[in-house]
Amino acid sequence: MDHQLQAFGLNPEEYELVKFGSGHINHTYLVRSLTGKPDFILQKINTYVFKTPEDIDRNLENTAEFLAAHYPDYLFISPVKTLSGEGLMIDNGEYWRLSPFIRGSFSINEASDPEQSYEAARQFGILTRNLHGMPVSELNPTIPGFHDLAWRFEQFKEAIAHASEERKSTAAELIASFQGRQALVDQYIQIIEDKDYPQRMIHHDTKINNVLFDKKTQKGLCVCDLDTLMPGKIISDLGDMVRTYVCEESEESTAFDKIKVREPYYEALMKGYLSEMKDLLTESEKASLFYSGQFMIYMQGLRFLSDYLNSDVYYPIKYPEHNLNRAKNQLALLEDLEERKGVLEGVIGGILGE
Ligand code: ADP
Ligand code: GN1
Ligand code: MG
Repeated sequence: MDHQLQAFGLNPEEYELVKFGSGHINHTYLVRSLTGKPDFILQKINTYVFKTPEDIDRNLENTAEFLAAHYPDYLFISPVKTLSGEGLMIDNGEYWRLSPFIRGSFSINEASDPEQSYEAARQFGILTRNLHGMPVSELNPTIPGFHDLAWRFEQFKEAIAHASEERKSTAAELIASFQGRQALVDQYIQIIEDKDYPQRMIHHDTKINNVLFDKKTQKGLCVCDLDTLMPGKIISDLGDMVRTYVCEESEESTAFDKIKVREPYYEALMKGYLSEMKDLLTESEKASLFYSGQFMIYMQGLRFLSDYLNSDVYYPIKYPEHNLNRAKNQLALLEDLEERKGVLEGVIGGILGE
């Protein structure tokens, strides 16, 4: 990838490229300096998912400008410009982006201590809090309808209509379970129609490996993976944290009987997020905090199941029923979360009342 490095003014002979991270969407490389200079992260943007990468670039540029003016000390990963001053390098229809590698940072794929859950959630809270008041009318969605649950449900129905008989019959029980929870879609529509429920700048992919931690202090440093930073609702960010921090098993696990909510992790993430966001929240937002977990787990399950029915066009798979199992995993998590509703709402009430 010499060509790409040169476009950003780097001499390819002074760097080695190492495949990096475990995301589903982009191709990520660590650009490691062989001469002791700073390292970088080079990414090829997935244009099947992001149809207009220019929108990502513009959103990040506007956001960086706002933060530089209002929170100059906030660590925000802005892309490096090419020699010709662009945020993206375009090569044969491929879009490449370079970012500074944050020195002394590391990321994790699973939370193994509630403290990590707290730290990560706090970082996403800081991001949205710092972006409070940013004018968002000029920003474009980088994936239209990304967390629109009503649209995802329509996509699910379409996937069922077009699926092969074989896949439909293998997934029959699961399809029925997801159809049976349509009330969650109605709850989402109420939120969208609620005038007391604001649009905010939301990260939209708050998995724990999108947080960088400080190697020295083990505290949260900043967030990365900013492609889906765009206006949205807080249930997206908070819900994806519930989805991915509270269970000992990841979304890849097929140990379905071990898919359980770890209450201390749930409490820690709520505390971390609300330590930054509590004072900004409207009453409608406060009333949706438990729902956020249901919303995101259900939507992710629908997306995995739809992809299975569509013969796996979106999420990379390692074996034929991979997406089916991911959807089963999400349903198990949703069921366990719902069983604990009373207790978890008590936890939220305690934090809001503190
Ligand atoms: P994907 O969209 O494929 O998930 P990410 O942007 O999340 O790609 O990058 C993958 C991983 O690379 C992250 O989980 C994080 O560990 C690491 N990473 C990304 N950007 C940086 C950065 N600027 N500095 C340090 N590590 C980074
Ligand atoms: C994708 O890029 P990555 O792996 O962080 C997906 C998320 C899903 C997640 C499920 C743009 O995120 O929405 O929640 O996989 N990102 C996109 O693991 O679709
Ligand atoms: Mg990522």
